[in-house]
Amino acid sequence: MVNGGFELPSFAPIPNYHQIAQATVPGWHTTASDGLIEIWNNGFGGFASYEGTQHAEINATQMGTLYQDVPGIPAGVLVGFQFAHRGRYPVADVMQFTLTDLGPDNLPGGGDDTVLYTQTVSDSNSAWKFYTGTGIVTLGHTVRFTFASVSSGGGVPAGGNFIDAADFGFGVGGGGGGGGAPTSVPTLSEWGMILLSTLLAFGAFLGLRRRRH
Ligand SMILES: [Ca+2]
Ligand SMILES: [Ca+2]
Repeated sequence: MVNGGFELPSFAPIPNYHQIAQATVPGWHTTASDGLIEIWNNGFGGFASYEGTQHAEINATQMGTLYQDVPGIPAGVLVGFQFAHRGRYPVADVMQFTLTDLGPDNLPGGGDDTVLYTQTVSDSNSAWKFYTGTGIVTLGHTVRFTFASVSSGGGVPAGGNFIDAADFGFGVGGGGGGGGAPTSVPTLSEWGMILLSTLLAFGAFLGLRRRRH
């Protein structure tokens, strides 16, 4: 993933907000009809960034979804994720995080998409909360990393759901985060895949030995 901390494009360190065209934000896309992504400077509105000097507000001018497509991850790899979420209001903002394998077409839809992991989080403005998960098995296609705004605690479509420090991939999310972050556990089918890949590797090893003797 690129620009998981929304540090790009880099704005002068003057507390403010910036609603900018998605094409100017490396890595990220939005479903918003106006194509705008909102980035806040550290300290604007009294909100410090979780990491670095900038973070994003998912609700820019409307309810929306920020997403990033991550190609090139082979099948059968154990991956993890991390992100920080914070509400803007005393009443919690709700956001649904999802990792989706887009299937052989490497595009959303087409009947071949598989949700690898999803979690709905709910946080007020009191503090950032850092979420991590590990043990997710990849299927070998482009993975879409999605933050979908579900509701705004302020009841304002143009406000809510701060996000920062997003990452995804091999070796991510294993260290755990602050505040007792929830951790995902592989599902039964995922355990089955892990077992299968182990058996296949063992079988290949036996085959190699047989050929040598
Ligand atoms: Ca940041
Ligand atoms: Ca697809």
